[in-house]
Amino acid sequence: MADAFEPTNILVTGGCGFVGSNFVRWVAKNHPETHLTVIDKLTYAGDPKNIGDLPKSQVELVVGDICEADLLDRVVAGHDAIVHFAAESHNGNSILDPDPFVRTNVIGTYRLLQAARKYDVRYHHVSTDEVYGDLDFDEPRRFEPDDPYRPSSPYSSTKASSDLLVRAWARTYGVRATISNCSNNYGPYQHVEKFIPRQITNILCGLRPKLYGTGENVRDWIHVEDHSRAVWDILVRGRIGQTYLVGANGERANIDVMRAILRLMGQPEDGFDWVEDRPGHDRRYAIDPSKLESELGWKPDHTNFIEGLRQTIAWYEKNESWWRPAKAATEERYARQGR
Ligand code: NAD
Ligand code: TDX
Repeated sequence: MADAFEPTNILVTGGCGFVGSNFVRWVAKNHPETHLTVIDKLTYAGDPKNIGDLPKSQVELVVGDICEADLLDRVVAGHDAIVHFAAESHNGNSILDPDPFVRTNVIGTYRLLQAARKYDVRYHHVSTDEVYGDLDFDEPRRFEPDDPYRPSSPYSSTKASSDLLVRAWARTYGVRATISNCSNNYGPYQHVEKFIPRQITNILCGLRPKLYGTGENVRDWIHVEDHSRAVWDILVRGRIGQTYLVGANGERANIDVMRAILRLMGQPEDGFDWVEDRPGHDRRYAIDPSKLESELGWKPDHTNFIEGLRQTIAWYEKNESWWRPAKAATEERYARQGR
């Protein structure tokens, strides 16, 4: 299938975080003709080392805040596409302090859209399935692109707000925008505050893994590399103004993921603590990716979740110097919440 749009110079926001840095690494490897400028504020979740080994001629880092209109004015001009990953991304943090979520996720997106509009730059917006709320455990339905928005948490409500801004800017101002809403990602470079890396690194530190509530909540897991390829496919071949859902048929209850991690790491399957549930905890997410598959021919490569988990565990075992500096402070924050 021929690419309809061939970006040569992409501005990637949040390219030092988990999903953004995996995308930058994926594009640098698979499309070496494409130049990437990363703009990242380097919050606690951003680490320049995540892209530090890539050729400087291909990947440039601008340290800065997407909420600053003057900075965007200087940086956006000259790029032919923006791929927007930058966000405050952790539900748990958003419950404690929603402030940076409203600022970065809503105001930051607004500033970027204004810049995309001013310089007529193709814009892809990376969002989450959480904007659709949650599903019942026994509901046969999965999320579809035109489902109503029903976000539950401060995080997901700010992501929903940002999606709505994109839809309005596309319709009213003709910004050439697409949106993707993806399910839970796993893979290398994910912060230790998130479920899978937290449990792996707890075991590596001799701490007991922690399971919220009853553990029956379902997440729909996708390897971050498959998400990266989906974002590229939508950027180059997606229809302007459209929303695509990204998921890999990876529904699993948290307790099953927990037991799989324990088993793969040679621990007893009951070697974890039950802890207090997250307030407002969404029950189940599930994505119907058929639009992405039928329109753009996308399919996940990582279809064996246990194998992907094994590789992810190996990555954290090998890269202790990457995660160790954040570990103690993250666990102290969780301990203060009884989680
Ligand atoms: P992350 O927290 O790992 O990374 C976020 C990055 O954004 C960091 O590098 C951080 O420094 C940067 N950032 C934060 N505020 C900024 C600001 N004001 N200006 C510039 N940079 C800023 O997040 P992630 O998990 O990589 O998520 C990236 C995007 O993907 C988010 O938009 C998120 O909603 C979306 N998403 C993530 C998942 C997932 O499972 N991780 C699933 C679906 C969608
Ligand atoms: O220690 C834990 N124990 C536990 O049981 C943690 C950290 C989480 N959980 C549960 C809560 C969720 O049901 O595991 C599940 C996954 O939790 P998170 O990793 O915090 O992810 P989630 O809240 O599902 O959101 C993630 O996927 C969608 C990302 O963080 C979001 O950025 C993305 O939009």
